[in-house]
Amino acid sequence: MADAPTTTSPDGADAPRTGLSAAALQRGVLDNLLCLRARYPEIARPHDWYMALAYSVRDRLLARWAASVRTYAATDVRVACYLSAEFLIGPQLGNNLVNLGIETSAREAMRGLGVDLDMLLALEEEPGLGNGGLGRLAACYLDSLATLEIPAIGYGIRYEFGIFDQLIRDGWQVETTDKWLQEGNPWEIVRPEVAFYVGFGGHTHNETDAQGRLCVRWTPTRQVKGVACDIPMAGYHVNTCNTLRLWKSEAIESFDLQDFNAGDYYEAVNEKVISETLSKVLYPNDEPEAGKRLRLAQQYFFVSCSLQDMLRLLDIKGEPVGSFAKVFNVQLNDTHPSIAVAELMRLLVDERQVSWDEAWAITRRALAYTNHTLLPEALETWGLPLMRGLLPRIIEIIYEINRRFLDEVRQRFPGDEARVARMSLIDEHGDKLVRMAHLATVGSHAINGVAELHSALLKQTVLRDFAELWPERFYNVTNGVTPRRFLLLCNPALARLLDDTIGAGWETDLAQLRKLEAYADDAAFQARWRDVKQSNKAVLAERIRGATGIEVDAAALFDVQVKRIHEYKRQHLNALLIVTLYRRLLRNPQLALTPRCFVFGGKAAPGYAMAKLIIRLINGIAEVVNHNPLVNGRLKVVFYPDFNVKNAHFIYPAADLSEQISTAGKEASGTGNMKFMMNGALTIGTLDGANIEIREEVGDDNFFLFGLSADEVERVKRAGYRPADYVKENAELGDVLELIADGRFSRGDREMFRPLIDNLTQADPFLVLADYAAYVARQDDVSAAWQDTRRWTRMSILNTARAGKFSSDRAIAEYCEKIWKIEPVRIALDR
Ligand code: 26Q
Repeated sequence: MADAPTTTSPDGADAPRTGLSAAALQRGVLDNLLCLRARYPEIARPHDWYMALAYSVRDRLLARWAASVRTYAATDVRVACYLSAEFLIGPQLGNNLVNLGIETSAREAMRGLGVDLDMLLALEEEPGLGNGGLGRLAACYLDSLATLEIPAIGYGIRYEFGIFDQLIRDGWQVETTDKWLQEGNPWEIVRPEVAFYVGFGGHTHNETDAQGRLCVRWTPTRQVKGVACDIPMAGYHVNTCNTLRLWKSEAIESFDLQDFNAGDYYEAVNEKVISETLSKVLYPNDEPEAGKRLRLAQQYFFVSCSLQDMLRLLDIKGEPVGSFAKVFNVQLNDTHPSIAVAELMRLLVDERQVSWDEAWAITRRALAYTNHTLLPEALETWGLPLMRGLLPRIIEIIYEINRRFLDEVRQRFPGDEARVARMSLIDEHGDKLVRMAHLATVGSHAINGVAELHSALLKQTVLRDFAELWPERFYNVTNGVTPRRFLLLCNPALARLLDDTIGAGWETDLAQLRKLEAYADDAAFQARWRDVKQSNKAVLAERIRGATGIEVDAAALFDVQVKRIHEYKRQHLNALLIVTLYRRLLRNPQLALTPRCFVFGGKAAPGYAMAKLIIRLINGIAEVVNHNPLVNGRLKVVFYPDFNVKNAHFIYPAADLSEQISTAGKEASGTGNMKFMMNGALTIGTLDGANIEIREEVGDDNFFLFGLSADEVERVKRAGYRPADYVKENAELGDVLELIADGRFSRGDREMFRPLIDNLTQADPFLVLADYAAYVARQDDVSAAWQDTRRWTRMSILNTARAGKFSSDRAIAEYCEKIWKIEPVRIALDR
């Protein structure tokens, strides 16, 4: 983690806009403070200093960015285009300092100006342009792409309002708008000249063009302009700096506001408002009905702009459209950008006069699709009338793709009309729906899941017929996370210990962490390891006090579950455990209970009542348990409000135990599980998603496994799940449910948690009660293991040592090799 050499800048270490020395940075900061903020040191507020430093760091990125783009334009490169409706990139300043290797000089430069760097880092508003795992994965992949020197562009939407901010009032989640752009965003470069038009509505008709060819013309009723907003994405200690290009929607002035009379004027202004609404807000997941039409418009908007941009870049490179798939690999992050299949066909056939067959070959060669969910309610479909009204030409193309595809199915499986109906891009049961996962699959040369189990289940369930038809197109790429942000940046004390022990190099070759195994039983090393964890826990304890007022003891076992709140993730199973331990203490106050601090964090979708009730339950339990003198501090429960990337930075490093307790078969991969492991937490978990691979790597002895397997879950469901049986068998469980139902955690209100209790005891698709006994028993093992400090420390060290597989560098290397066939390109900084 040593800083990079400070002499690689074009004009030497001291140039004010590019130099990497402390002196050069300091001059850059003073220049930018005056020239971009119109401030001088005596009147600069902390935020002015933040902006001045951010701009100075951006100046340094831009030298690398220009060299990268210039190289990509001039040479024969293949480019990965990562299309995602979400990029949850987190705070940028610290990460850019780390990747440029100038954290030390920045600290020194600011100290010289009387400003504390950590104070500035804490000021940054993070761009919350994602819901959770899928958006954060996209951000980790951009970091690895740049670090591995892979030519890449991330394409997405510049939401004016990202994911809502979460407040907790009376134990309930309250949403407030995220105003991340209020103070300006120093990292983005708006490019008014890189703009494309996207049509909506209207009709199509057939025409004969000048060459006598039959073609289709689409006349939309409305056009929206997409303007590129670029954020530079620098690799770690390399010159590569790629682009995250986010599209902002704008009204077309000339189109709307010319030749109006009084009546038309307001209509035209209204049109402008609608156009600017397109990139206004990120939709939360798990909200199936909210803003359906706008969400589809958002998807088409960003996909169309992105594909038009690729065609423009191809023109700039002087390559024919026929080379599209030779130059671009377009990865679809779930089905959210899957309309790309039809839009690329439209652009090639209608706008570039490519024949259907050639266009189809290009499209399929260029596109690949990653699936992130098997939950039926999360599989995207769009009603036919909605799509026909908004995108009339696109729906025609989807029908033509489907017609040709189903012909192929009929040839392979003659007479099997049931199969044809199952595989069709259109669901014809009841109201007709376009199945976006089918569209993405048919239009891609590679389809992958995000963990071994998930990829296997994908082929057995959601895409079974497709896997039978085209087995060679199916892959697994297990997710990964960037060790730069989630170890080096967020856990500097551990990073230093790693450097001291195994030397630098692990940051870009995480398998090197294996060298730690040799120290797992070394008493002196163990002591240092514990010191690091202890200091991280003290930091979290302080943050908890600041955010919630709750005092926690940093000596207790820190048991952490942070992730979106969802029934399948089963935060309520964790809550049942806490009530179980609480009840044991009440019955026997002398009980030798391992002191634990339970930390929860995560947002519930605003329309997801059960998830919000789970948050209320956790807070209700906290209120009672934290204040009961009989408990005497041995149990503490914390709901840390507004879990986001910034908070994650000090939560993962402080965890002793990571809760990964989803119903087996439901969590596609999980990535939080990997962040915890890297930072030395032990996992209690089910055989789900990447937990399985984590356990394989770390070994059964170092992982607390419990619960039904995915197969067993299915068997129980097929036989008819009867939650009451589990209550009958287990008196403790019955008592725990009774305590909750009785109003103990709702200030006597016996109605509040009734929906939750009814759900658990009557018709819970996530089998919470079926796994309760095994979970509680395994947690007793955890408590016992914690008592043996040397054993626990050994397990903690081995978790970090064996986390190498879960680097996003490994994942990106697999995408490059198996799916994209892309090689690294060295970027030289021109002098
Ligand atoms: C869909 C339609 C309308 C509005 C919103 C959405 C929507 C938005 C986001 C649906 C789903 C998401 C996000 C899904 C997600 O984060 N999935 C997670 O992806 C991770 C990365 O692969 C996995 O590790 C997790 O297991 C998976 O749950």
